[in-house]
Amino acid sequence: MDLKELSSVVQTGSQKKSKELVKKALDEKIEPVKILNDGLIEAMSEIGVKFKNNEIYVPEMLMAAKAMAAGMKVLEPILTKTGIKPVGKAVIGTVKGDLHDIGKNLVAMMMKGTGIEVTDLGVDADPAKFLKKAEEIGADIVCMSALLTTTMPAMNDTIKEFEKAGVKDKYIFMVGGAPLSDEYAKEIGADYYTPDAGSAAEVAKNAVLKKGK
Ligand code: B1M
Repeated sequence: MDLKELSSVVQTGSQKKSKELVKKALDEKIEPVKILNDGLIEAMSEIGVKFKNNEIYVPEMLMAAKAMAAGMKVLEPILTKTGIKPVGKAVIGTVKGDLHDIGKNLVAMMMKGTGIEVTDLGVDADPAKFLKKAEEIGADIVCMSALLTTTMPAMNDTIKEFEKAGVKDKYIFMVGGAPLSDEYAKEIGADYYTPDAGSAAEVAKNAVLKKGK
């Protein structure tokens, strides 16, 4: 099966066909990570370009996002399968003002796959919500996602919230999302920036294990 077919189906917004094609790809023994990258994520990159060029608008972008989520549901049990006992705890969320959750969900999924216990705060999570949940569950790492340049400062506000409460040093802070960079992460005092879900999971696991020593 050509994964371009899956990418096209996701772009048309068909949740049913997206699920069917992910199942078909799995039946054909295509690597789950390849299905994710070359089928589902590829679709969202193309959708992003079309939106930027005014070829499509928000409703079409939303439909495509839902079709991607439907396909991800089929892949999730495979990507999160792990026999490892929890290596640590993470709190993850999309920061205040931001409703993009596909990337954040992927990061959460991959982290679970490395044996990290993940508590997901969803989207539009304000600084107090991050602090409250991290303290409540005794998290090791706080993970923030932002897809808009206008919501990046909410990451800074969140770290400041932990600082104000006098507990910043108890946690590892990781940030990510398309507009982020290593420089920005350093500027706001985050410990790590990672560009994709795979590296986020790997870096989080190593950081949590190091912290536990
Ligand atoms: Co929006 N949107 N959107 N959108 N959207 C972008 C982000 C945009 C780049 C499109 C464009 O102009 N080309 C643009 C942002 C411009 C900017 O700020 N620079 C944009 C805009 C402008 C908007 C609105 C303002 C549009 C409007 O209303 N006029 C609006 C804002 C709403 C809000 O949040 N308040 C809006 C709305 C939406 C939808 C709701 C319709 C929908 C989101 C649905 C959903 O998420 N449930 C949507 C979508 C789908 C997109 C695009 C097309 C796709 C995003 C995506 O899911 N990518 C996007 C264009 C694009 O990114 N090419 C766009 C796939 C995903 C797997 O990648 O999220 O980057 P990504 O995640 C990656 C990495 O970044 C990283 O790992 C992931 C996987 O490898 N990563 C982390 C992410 N978080 C991480 C955290 C980590 C580590 C790594 O550690 C903690």
